[in-house]
Amino acid sequence: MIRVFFSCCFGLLFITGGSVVAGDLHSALDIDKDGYVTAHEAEVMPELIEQFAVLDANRDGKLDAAELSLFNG
Ligand SMILES: [Ca+2]
Ligand SMILES: [Ca+2]
Repeated sequence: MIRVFFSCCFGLLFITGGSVVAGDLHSALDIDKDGYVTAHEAEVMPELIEQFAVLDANRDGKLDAAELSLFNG
């Protein structure tokens, strides 16, 4: 079911399947490829939204790869 959920949310980004490591998650969520995952981009993952404020260590309102790597989903 989880795989189906992700497939619905991320579409082709997860078509290769397998586990998602932090770097892949960051690139998958970073829709506009600006190097950061904003709260808007994180909306597809409720668990990430819940932790967003904590993960955003420098309080710039977006998560870089290092900050997202601390996400414990
Ligand atoms: Ca982005
Ligand atoms: Ca940040």
